[in-house]
Amino acid sequence: MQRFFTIGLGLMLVFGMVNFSQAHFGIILPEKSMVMQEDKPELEVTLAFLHPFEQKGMNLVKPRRFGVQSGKSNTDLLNTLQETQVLGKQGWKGVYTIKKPGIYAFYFDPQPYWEPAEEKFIIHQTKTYVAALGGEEDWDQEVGLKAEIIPLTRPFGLYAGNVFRGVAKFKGKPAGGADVEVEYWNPGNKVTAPNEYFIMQKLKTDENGVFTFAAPKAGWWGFSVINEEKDSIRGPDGKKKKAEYGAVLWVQFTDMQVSK
Ligand SMILES: [Cu+2]
Repeated sequence: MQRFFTIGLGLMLVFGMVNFSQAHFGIILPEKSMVMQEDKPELEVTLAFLHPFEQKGMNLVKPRRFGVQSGKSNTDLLNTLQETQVLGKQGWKGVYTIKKPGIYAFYFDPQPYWEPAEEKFIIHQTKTYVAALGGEEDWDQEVGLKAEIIPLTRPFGLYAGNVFRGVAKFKGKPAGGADVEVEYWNPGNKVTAPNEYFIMQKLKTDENGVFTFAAPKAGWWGFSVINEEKDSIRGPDGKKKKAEYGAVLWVQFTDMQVSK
């Protein structure tokens, strides 16, 4: 009996990892979240699919859409994409030259990713905002993605410790009561989690789709609001499978600089 218990416990320890949701995350990282007069106008943007805190890469096949929206103009940047390696896996790099002041919403819509372990497709529609050359209007502009977070806090020029608020929408409507997964982009694995519970921070949207999060550390933080669509896309067996739509937004926080 004792032995079975031990074996059972051992198996639970091995398979129990499943309990800690291994969040895949779409990520879009510009070189800077704010481009100033003295900066070069060419901005490189990296696209990937990975586990941000643990720094585990996954392959991202070429997205269906990659673009930038600023005010009323939306520019297709798909043909600027160059394949690259991100954490040892397939990722993409695009370049955009900023010519005038404004807020630039960079976004991509990936090909649906089939996750056999969960019998579903994962589609993370991923976005970030770049402020340039003093432009500050329209920081809450909506791209019109099927799953999208619209900032209620200006999504740049944020200090570490600031609260960030956003409203999540799915198919144009507020996503109330949805799970929000938050992860820190942890380059070089410099931050260590005390245990697995800390890897992903979790909260829910309220009935209006609004969530609030205070970033405890400077760096890039990713917010992913999850919505599932049943019978969405045909799976490998030809039957319609559910799809997890993540409305993903990446926001940079910066330490206050104190002169000595
Ligand atoms: Cu993964």
